[in-house]
Order: sequence, then structure tokens, then C-alpha cells
Amino acid sequence: MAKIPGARSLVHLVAFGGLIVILTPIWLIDRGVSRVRTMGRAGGTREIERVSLNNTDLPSVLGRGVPVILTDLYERLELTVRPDLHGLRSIGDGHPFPVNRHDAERPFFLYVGDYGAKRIRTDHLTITEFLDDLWIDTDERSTYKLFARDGLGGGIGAIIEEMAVQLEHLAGRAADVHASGIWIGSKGVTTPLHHDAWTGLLFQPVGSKQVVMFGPEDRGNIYFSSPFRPTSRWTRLPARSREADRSQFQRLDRAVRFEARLGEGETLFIPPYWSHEVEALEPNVSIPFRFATRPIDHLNPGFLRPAVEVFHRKLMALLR
Ligand SMILES: O=C(O)CCC(=O)C(=O)O
Repeated sequence: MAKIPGARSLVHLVAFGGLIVILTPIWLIDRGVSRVRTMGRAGGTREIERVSLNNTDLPSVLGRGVPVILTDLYERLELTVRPDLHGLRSIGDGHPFPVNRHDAERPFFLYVGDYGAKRIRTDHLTITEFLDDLWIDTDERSTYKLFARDGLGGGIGAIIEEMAVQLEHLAGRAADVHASGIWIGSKGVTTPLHHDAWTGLLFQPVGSKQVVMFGPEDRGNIYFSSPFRPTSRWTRLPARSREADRSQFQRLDRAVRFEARLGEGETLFIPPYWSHEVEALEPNVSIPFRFATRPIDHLNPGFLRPAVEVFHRKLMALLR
């Protein structure tokens, strides 16, 4: 039940409410304009460009604002422990941790429920048991384990922090180590199409993934859910967007798809508000590494929508 807000909360309520009232029509106009601009467009598919740091540098890549695969950034990092199978086994503290098993027919990351994913059981495994098990080919179950900084007795944080020092130096930008981590999962696990507000680098130390991306100008064509729902950063398309029924989702064919296979050792640059869908082609280890959001990032047109989402959450928290 909604409580009666105090004076301070009331000021916040009016401020956030006012921002929503101002931003929502801007967002709607932006959406309308982008729909009109892409109307009648044939869409199509483009391959995400691959670049080597022998020919460019990280600030230039991040400044492009379009996705790029960096072929040799990962190998340039000097890490005390590399996040490969050998390195991960070596940092395990021997403590078992919970591992959720999902139905392998619908191995959809995060959205148990919304995308029909089903948890079938939870096992407790050490890192060695977990990795050994993941590489056993089975159609019976799927797993996606997200380790945050404090994972494996702090061993994950040590890798992320070492990466952050070197990437901050290479990129000339601050990292967000709290939002970064190490994700390990089975073949077939799919992260459905969504966008993030941060600048991301998806490192692929082990195994490969298929990536599909859409630019912010195609937001009107990829069926995001309402900004007032908890799934606001995610689309209403099926978890594998290629399976979308075109009679229900006609505008999808107007959108320009950017695709690539992200190979072992490669790194994908994900610009803010670029929607991405990622499917594991084999058991794998990824590092979603995030840079801190800067005030200038809020001028990105994509922020109009997350602003509505963010302020909506704050508004709801005040009323709760
Ligand atoms: O690798 C994945 O499954 C998803 C990665 C992702 O969504 C991200 O890095 O933001």
C-alpha cells in the first residue's frame, strides 16, 4: 500500500514526476520520428567490423559509437591470472556455490518467466566441479552462472580490478568494476535482446557467441516493452529474435541487424543503447566489462527512454 510521503520525499516526488511529464512526450516524439524515418526501409543485415589495435586505439574505437569487434585487446592485457579454465580453477577457494539448472529447451538468461525459461534444480558445486560439468555435452539442462566481484572468494574481483587499471589507461575512461563480472554458461544459453545505458566491452576468453545488435535509431522497430514495466530494457520479441512471427512483428524487417560471431579471445564493443542479443555457440566464459557512465552520456538520444525507466523506478520507490 502507498505510504504518505514526508516533505523531502514530496520534493523528490514532484521533481521526478515533473521529469517524467517532460521526458515522456519527448520520448514519444523521438519514437514517432524514428518510426517515420525508418518507414518503408528494407532493413537488411551488416557484419560487425573487426579491428586490430595495430591499426587504431581504444579511444578511437569507443568514440565511433557503432559496435566493433577488437581482435587483439584481450591478448594485450597483462593479467596475473587469466580468466580461462586453468586460471579459474586456480582461484577457486574450494567452497561450493549454488548453480541453477534450466530447461535446455528454453535456456534464456535472466527472464525466468517472461521468456518461458524454467529452473529445474539447483546444485552446489566447487569451481572445478562446475567447469568439468559444463564441458560435458548434454541436452538435459543448461546453466548460466554470473559471478560478481566477490565471487570465488574475491578471485573474480582481483581479475576485474587488474583489467580495470589497464583498460582505464588504454581508454582514458573510468571503469565501473561493480557492474563488471565473469559469466560462465552452457552452449545455447541466450541473452534476449535488450539495451544498457553503459559503454560495454564483452570479452570472450573461452568459447564463442553469436551476436545480433540493433542501433538506437531502430528502437521503434524492435518492440521494446513499456518503459513502465520491470522488463523495460528488454524487447517483446521472442528470446531468439530470428524466431519472431513476422505477422505479429512486421516492423522488425525494417530494422538493420548487425551480426557477428564473437570468437574466442575477441572483444565486442557495445555502445550505450545499442540493443544486443547474444547466444552461446559452445560452453564459454565471458567478461562483461563496463565503463562508468559520464554526464555527457545522458545527452545520448537513447537516454530519453532509460530516463523514463529510471525515474519511474525512483518514483515507485518513493511511493512504496
Ligand atoms: O553475453 C551475454 O550473454 C550477454 C552480454 C550482455 O548483455 C552485456 O555484456 O551487456
